[in-house]
Amino acid sequence: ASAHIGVTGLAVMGRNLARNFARHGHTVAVHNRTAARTRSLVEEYGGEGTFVPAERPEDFVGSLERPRRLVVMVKAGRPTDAVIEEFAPLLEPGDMIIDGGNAHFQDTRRREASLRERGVHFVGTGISGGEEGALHGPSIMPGGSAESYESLGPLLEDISAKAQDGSPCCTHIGPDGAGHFVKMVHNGIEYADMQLIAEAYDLLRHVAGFEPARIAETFRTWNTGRLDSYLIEITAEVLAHTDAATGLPFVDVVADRAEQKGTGRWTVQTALDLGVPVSGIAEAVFARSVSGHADLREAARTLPGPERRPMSEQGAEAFAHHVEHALYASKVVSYAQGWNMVSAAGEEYGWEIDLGSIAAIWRGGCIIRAAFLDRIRAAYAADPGLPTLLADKEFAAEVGEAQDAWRAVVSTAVAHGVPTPGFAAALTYYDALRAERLPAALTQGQRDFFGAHTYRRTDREGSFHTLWGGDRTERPAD
Ligand code: NBP
Repeated sequence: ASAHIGVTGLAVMGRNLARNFARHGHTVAVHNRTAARTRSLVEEYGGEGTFVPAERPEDFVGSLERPRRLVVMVKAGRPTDAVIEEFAPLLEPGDMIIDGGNAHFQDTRRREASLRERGVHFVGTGISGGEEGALHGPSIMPGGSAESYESLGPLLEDISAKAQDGSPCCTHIGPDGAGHFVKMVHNGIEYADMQLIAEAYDLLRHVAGFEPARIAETFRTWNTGRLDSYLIEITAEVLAHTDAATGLPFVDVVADRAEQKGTGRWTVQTALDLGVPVSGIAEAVFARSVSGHADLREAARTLPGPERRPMSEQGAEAFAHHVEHALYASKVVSYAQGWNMVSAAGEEYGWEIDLGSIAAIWRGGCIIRAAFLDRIRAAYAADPGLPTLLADKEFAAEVGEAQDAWRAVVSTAVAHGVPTPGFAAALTYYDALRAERLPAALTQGQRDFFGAHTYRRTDREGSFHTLWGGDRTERPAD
């Protein structure tokens, strides 16, 4: 038994992770249900390091040093359960199964509990960064026991991306499903961020009247400032690209129906269960969904919209500047909502998640990597008990400064009939949080009227009910 770690499931992700371990000098046992994949990995990349291929599960497990570290990189869902059932009987107490697939965190909680009974550590691990990240350094979010991280952490930190200050983009997130939960929220935030960028593009195109190439330049400029991020960078690349077949801007020949694999939806479903508003993520999921409803869009195509008046060059420049503010402020809100969700889940499941460390490990290797994340890390470092990112002095000042432009952009979008669900939802959330009084008081009155659901008062403790159907006197409800 000589391998430091084993990887089973050698499709794109597993193969690249195995190569990453090998390139870092670790001896890697490799296995795949279909043995041809194992053979081709060793044939093509055997020179990159030391691989120990095995066709039979017993040989694969037998080649691992103890405690065994076995990474599972198969399709999420049933295949993961099938692989666990296949390997768990071959393992001993203290061994670790690391599930690097995109599992739902509730599945991870279930699997962890069941393997814990056998003394086997189940480490549900979020891995972000796709195929390239797996090979060159992903952001890694391991859950599971603290004990398993002691043995596993150094290997994972070794192959992870490194932030600009050199620290690894990998940390122990918390017990059982915490790692997969945080990965899910990462993906939700990614949806929100992409939607906001798409709205900014749409406004620059259809309100400011810029062509894609000019918008690409605008994004390049933004990428030198506070919006500096991987997503803004690739947006400029996509917008600058010309379709070879037609000579048209690439963005104009792509069908405008956004697809999704489901992690954004999971995030929103889970947020609903936790009672945490994540309107930025929800609007992003819905926006993709609306785009995909060809039938509804076709039926609505002739509905009237406002007349659009072209902007002057000067007006368009000023508007573009406002859009940058609106994008930034909306982004702060969306990230704040994502962090609120992690915080709420931490309390619900007793995970004790270090909120600043999440920002720290997303600074490299993942899709939402950005200079901005270092500021979030710093905000939580300055005040670990921060109730929301919007309460951080610096973020609050920036968003406050952006608000006039933000409001102007949202109202201009409405006037021009350009949909901006992300910008508008973020601004609405901001206004709701800062409101002195919300109309929720009226909602409570209505609920008490039709359903005797009771209400609380601003001036006295306790619950009350008004006899709406009678003399309308008030009674204490309990
Ligand atoms: P896939 O998700 O396409 O899964 C293919 C692998 O699963 C193959 O090795 C296949 O073996 C194995 N497999 C299946 Br399917 N059913 C199995 C079973 N019943 N027993 C044993 N093995 C089985 O691979 P991927 O795209 O590399 O992704 C792997 C995991 O990583 C997934 O959970 C994915 O969600 C996650 N992930 C992917 C990305 C990405 O960018 N692709 C990023 C981050 C995370 P075979 O060769 O014998 O068919």
